[in-house]
Amino acid sequence: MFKKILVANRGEIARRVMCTCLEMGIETTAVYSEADSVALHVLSADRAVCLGNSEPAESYLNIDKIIAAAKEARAEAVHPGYGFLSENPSFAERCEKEGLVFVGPPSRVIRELGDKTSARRIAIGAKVPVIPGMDRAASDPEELAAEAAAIGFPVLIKAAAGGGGKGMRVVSAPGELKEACVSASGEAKSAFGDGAIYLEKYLERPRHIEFQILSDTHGNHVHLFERECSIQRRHQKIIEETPSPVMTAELRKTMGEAATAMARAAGYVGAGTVEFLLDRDGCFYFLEVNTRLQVEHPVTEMTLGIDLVRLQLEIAAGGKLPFEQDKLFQRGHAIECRVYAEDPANGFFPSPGLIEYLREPSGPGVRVDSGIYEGFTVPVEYDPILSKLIVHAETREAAVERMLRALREYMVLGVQTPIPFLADVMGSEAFGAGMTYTDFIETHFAGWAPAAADLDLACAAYIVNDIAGGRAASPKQGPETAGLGPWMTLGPWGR
Ligand code: MV4
Repeated sequence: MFKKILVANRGEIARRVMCTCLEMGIETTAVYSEADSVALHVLSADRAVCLGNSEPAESYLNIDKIIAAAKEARAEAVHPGYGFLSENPSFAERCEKEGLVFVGPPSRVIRELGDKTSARRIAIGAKVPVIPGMDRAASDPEELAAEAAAIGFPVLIKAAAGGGGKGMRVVSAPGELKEACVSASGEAKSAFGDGAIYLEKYLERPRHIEFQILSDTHGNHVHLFERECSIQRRHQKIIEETPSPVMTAELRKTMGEAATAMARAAGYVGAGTVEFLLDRDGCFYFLEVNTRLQVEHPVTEMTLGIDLVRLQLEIAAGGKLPFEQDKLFQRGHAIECRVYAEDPANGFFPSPGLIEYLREPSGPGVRVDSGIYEGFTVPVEYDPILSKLIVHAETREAAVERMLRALREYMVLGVQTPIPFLADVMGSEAFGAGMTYTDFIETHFAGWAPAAADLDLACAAYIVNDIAGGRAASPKQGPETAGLGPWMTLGPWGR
C-alpha cells in the first residue's frame, strides 16, 4: 500500500479521502489556494502545499502546480476527488508519465468515456441499451436534419464533450433545429472547448438511476447496486438514495449486468458510475459513465458497509476486489441531502461567508461528511458545497424520519443553506410516495418559500448567541444547565 498520497481537491471530499488514509496509515498531503489556507481539508492533512492564487485555474485546476506539489511531498499516488481534475484525461496521463499513481481509471479509459458518442459506441458494442440517436458528432445542418427526422421529434441536442446538462437543447419541431444546434454548439465550445454535438431521442420525465461499479486491474468487475438521483435542480443533484423506490429485483439484476458489461467493454479500472435513464414504460437506457468517485457515494457505503475510498486505494495499489457479485447484499435504506451555501428563498443564489454558528446532527444512523467548521469563511471562488448529510435506517420510511430529525438538528448560521427546503421536500407526500422524477422540484416545489417559523428560529438563535457574546455563560443558569450557555434558553428548538 502507498505510504504517502496527495489529495488534489478541497472541501468535504478532500477530507473524506483523508479520513480513510488516516485509518490506513497513509500520510496525506493537502493542496490549497490562498482562500483556503485555514480550510478544514488543510487542517486535516499531515502536511499542505499552497498552490497560490485562489482562481481555480491558478490552483485546483492547475496540473503543473499539482504535479509539482506531489513531487515535493514525495507522494506515490494522487487522489483527485470529484470535480476539478478528476475526469481530466490529460491530468491522469501526466500522473502516469511522472510515475505517480492516479487513483482512478487509466487516462485512455477516461478519454474514451468522456466523449459521450464514443461511450455510446462502447455501450452498443456491449449490447447495453442506448437511447435512439447518433453515435458520432456532426456539424453539417443537413446531416443533423436528416438524423433528427430519422430519430423523430422531440430530439435532444447534446454536447459530445458534455455532461451535466451544458450544451443541451430540446427541439420539438424541424424548424427550430438549426438555430438550436448553433447555440448548443456555441455553449459546448465555451464550456468544454469543444463544440461537437449529436442528437438523441428526447425522453420525457425520466428517472435518473445510476449504478456504482468497481473494477480491479485483474479484469474483475462488480456493481454495487443503484442510486436514485432524480431529485435535481438545474442538473445539480440535491437528494440521492438507495435502493431506488422503483427498483425491482429483476430490473436491478438486468441493469446491474448492463453496468458491469459496460465496465468490462471499456476496460474499466477503479470506482465509477454508470448512469441510466428509466422511462415511464420501465425501459432503461445508458446515459454516460462518470469516471470518478461521486458526491453521492456514501449512500452506497452505508447500505453495503464498505469504504469506497479504501477500495479505490487498494485497486490503485494493484489489489484484487475483495468480494464477488453474488456475495454483495444491501441492507436497509440510505438517503443523502446536499448542504450548499445557497439561499433557497432567493433562487438558490450562492451565499458564501462566515460560518458563525454550526451544530451538526449526530446519533444513530447519521453521517455528516463536512468541509466546514464554526469560524470558517466559505470562499466565493468554488462550488459552494458545505457538507452532505447521510442517514441509514432499516426501511425507506424510517430513513425519511431519521433525515427529518437530523435536518431539524442541523443548525448553520452566517450563511444561508437549503436545510429548511430539504426538510419540506423530505416531509412531502410526493417524496414519501417515491414520486422521484427528474422534474420533481419544478412540479412540486417551484414557488417554495420558507415557513416564517424557520426564519424566526434562526434569528432567535443568532440573537441569543450575539447578546451572550459567543458561547459565554448565560446569566440565569440553574445547576442542570450550567456550562450549556445561552442555548438552553431557547427551549426545544429542534422543534
Ligand atoms: C436526457 C434526457 C432526456 N432524454 N437524454 C441531463 C444531464 C445529462 N447527463 C443527461 N441529461 C438528460 N439526458 C435524453 N435523450 C434528460 C436529461 C435530464 C436529466 C437527466 C438526469 C437527471 C436530471 C435530468 C434533468 C433534466 C434532463
